[in-house]
Amino acid sequence: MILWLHYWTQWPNTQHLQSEILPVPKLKDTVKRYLAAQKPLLDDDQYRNTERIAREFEKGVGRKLHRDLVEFDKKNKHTSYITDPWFDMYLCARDPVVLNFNPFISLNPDPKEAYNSQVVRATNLVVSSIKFLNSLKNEFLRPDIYYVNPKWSQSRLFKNFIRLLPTSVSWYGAYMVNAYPLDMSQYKRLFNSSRIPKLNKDELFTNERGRHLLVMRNGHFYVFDILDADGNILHPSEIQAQLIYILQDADRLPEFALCYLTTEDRNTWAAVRQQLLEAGNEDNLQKIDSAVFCLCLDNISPKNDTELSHCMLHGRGFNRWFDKSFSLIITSDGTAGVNFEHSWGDGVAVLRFVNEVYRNSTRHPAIVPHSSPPALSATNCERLEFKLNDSIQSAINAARMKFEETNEKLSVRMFEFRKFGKEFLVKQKLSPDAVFQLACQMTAYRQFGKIISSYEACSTAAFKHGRTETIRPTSILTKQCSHAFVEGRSKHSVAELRNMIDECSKYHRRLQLEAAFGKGFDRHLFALKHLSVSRGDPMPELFLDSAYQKLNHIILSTSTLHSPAVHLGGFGPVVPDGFGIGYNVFDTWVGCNTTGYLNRELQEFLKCLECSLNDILDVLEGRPLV
Ligand code: BUJ
Repeated sequence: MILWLHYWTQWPNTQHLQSEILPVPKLKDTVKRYLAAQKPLLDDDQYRNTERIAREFEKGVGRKLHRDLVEFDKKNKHTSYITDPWFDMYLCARDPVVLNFNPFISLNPDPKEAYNSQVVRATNLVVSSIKFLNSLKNEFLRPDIYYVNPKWSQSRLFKNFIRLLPTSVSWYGAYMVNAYPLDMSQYKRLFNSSRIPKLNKDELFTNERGRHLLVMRNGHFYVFDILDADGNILHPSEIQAQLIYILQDADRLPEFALCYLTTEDRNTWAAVRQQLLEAGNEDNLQKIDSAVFCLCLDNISPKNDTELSHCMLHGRGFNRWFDKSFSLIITSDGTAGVNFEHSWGDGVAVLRFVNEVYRNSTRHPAIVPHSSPPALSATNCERLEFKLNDSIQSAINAARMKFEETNEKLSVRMFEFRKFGKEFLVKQKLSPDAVFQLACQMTAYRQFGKIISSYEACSTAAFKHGRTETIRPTSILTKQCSHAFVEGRSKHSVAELRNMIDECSKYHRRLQLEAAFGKGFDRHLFALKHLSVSRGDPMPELFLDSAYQKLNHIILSTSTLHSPAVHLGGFGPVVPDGFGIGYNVFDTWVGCNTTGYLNRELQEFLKCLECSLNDILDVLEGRPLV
């Protein structure tokens, strides 16, 4: 997810800067942007048809829908127009959350080797997480800021200027200087929260009074109070002792591991959850749902990044509660990562949390290695025992079989290109993100011989209750450039090819900025469709157009993030024939972590990606394509 983040060190509290509401774009602009995104994907006849449909929509049913959406938005100043439709998109989806929605972010190791043993790392990260929770509760968490021009915005002058403004106008002060405080409303669901499966539409549950941590080991559930009634955190050595107790106690797998149920499609899971409640498991489920978060102490040591990705993305199923807002996973060798449920919030909120806990746990670790925890009375820690009847047991078995079958098919592939990175591209006056996206476009064209639908996630957290907007990396410019690099290699001079790259970079940069400021077309059209469906109107032709469906069959689903705390990240493909591409353009290299169900095609894609990046390098260094 694209965004530049900085945390403020001098602002007094979380809500000092209140963001503006995400604006509803003008319908005329949305249609223009939609058609621009459609153009490279369609032949002339198809495009003419789609253009006609879009123009009719703009003048007819779309205009009415838009007017009603704007009206609705005006009456609901407390939130953004995308909030409800986007929650519905997630909560009504019936596919399993694992692989289809939950992404992961894994952390770098603690730089001090000895702090990476499983229990020490887990204890330190848990303590730092609870400190984060406490600073949130007490509104001490500094606002996140999105800078359009990071250099100026970080000057002392700017900081003082903003700090002195009263809360009511500080957003405008920041806005004047191109620095946008990010919406922090998602944080209320970071802790003590769970997604609850319900028939046709799930619910989000939060109970801020929960003071216990949920710990999973070998498929067993443990809870213990980590906060006292005044919000004081349990002494770190006691936390350490509880974790050691759990590791010893959960020495074998349960016959029926309940966790598999959270990997089921949502209606199946909703029905089994009802059975669980009826069988007398309500208290236990309450404890899971309201726990501050879920700590998974895994019993494996991934041998490489591919194994690590599998572990963080889906694991072996029995040691995760995928419905929890997030799970902190620590493997046997102390590697840490976060797997998060996506409906409540986005990458920006989770990344902030990851950054803070990484920094705090490495700079101010709560315990040191080889410290001996106090002798523990096991009574502080409760192991949850579930009543499982035959029907629930068979549901668990069925869930397990499906889960294993799906995971079996998922390939994860790492890719590294070491010949250039951000520094080189910036010197070339190019947007590193644009160059990576262009390389993907060329790659897809080289591999499939056609232009395919692509998606880059972009945060709109600069607005109150903003979520994400889609950047559509496929444009007429990237199409021309892909044709030139793949089929017309000898037809163009190096200067012409270079010029094409420049144009693609400029255009992509524009799309990025527009998306970050809520001026894309995807969310607007989505909200109009949502409104139409929720009123039971006949479906407007625009949404029935096969071109609209094709545009939303995302073959390349991409997202990027960068942070010194992050080692890796990833997510599954969003369609059976697509790829999930988590990437980053580092200072001196380009890396991505890709997933897909079509293993051979995924490998082929990465081979072609290497060719595309080599071609781009040749042209940037003035060499003709051979
Ligand atoms: O678009 C949205 O609304 C949300 C998206 C959905 N989707 C993932 C399908 C695009 N969600 C996000 O963008 C959150 C993703 C969080 C994980 C991002 C992973 C980035 C990996 C960077 C590091 C890769 C380094 C590889 C080195 C070999």
